[in-house]
Amino acid sequence: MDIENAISAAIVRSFGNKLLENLFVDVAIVGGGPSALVAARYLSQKGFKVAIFERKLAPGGGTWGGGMLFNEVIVQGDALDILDDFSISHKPVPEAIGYHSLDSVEMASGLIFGALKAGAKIFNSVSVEDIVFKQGRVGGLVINWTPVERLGMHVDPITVLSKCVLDGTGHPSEIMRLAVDKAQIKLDTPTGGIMGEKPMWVDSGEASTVENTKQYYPGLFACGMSANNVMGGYRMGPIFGGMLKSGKKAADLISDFVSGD
Ligand code: 48H
Repeated sequence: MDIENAISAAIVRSFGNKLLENLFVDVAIVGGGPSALVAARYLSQKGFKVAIFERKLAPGGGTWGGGMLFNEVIVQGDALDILDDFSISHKPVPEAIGYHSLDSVEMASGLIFGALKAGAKIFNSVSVEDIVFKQGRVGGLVINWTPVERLGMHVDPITVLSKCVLDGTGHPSEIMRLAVDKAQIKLDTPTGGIMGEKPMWVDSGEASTVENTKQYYPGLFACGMSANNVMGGYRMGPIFGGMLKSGKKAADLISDFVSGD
């Protein structure tokens, strides 16, 4: 076979196999931001089959841009074990004891690499446009190519089934929103709906991001800023310890859920 065709055949076959093998997974994760990537690594390490569907070409979510495009972020001392596990370097902040700064590009790329190396699969440029909702339970995702979404093309999606879904879509909580609006699900929040993110309060936002990481409906979990938005927590700016710890907590909760299924 000519190399021109061999290249094409290898790509089509490998991608086809990858997608086929991930049409049914233990955990379908929406969004490839920092909290989701951490969850994906720890779930994969526990032996679960995990796929991330990320709308953008590059996973990593809000990590890359640091604070106002200054490509550095801050992480608290109690989340350094997670950075160390991903082999991401950091250094102490002289002005604030217990806080560390790190290169946001190293963090984004390190988290992506760490999730993949643990066995998670990442489908980038894929947007989740709906959930599968059967017999009162969230059972998967409805996906389409991002260019199809962006161009507004009338192209039907395909589905991925899963034992549970993790909403890691960040500030808009897109999957929880779909669940409330389309499936008329009552979430495990004070109103049953999405409480809405509050303004900036770093310490409170960091703590509540971890607290709010939980199962909101059978088979439907949220992590990171999505969880914070659902429960009405404060935002925190370019500090990421809460996102990392949220991902780790999500992995523990989901592991218990899927194991007991
Ligand atoms: C496929 C989707 C869809 C969809 C969205 O926002 P993220 O970085 O996620 P988190 O919650 O892990 O991290 C939040 C952090 O980056 C942040 O914004 C902070 C700390 N803000 C503080 C502040 O005060 O502002 O990533 C979410 C990802 C993105 O890559 C989206 O493209 C993706 O999810 N996504 N992917 N289908 N429907 N919706």
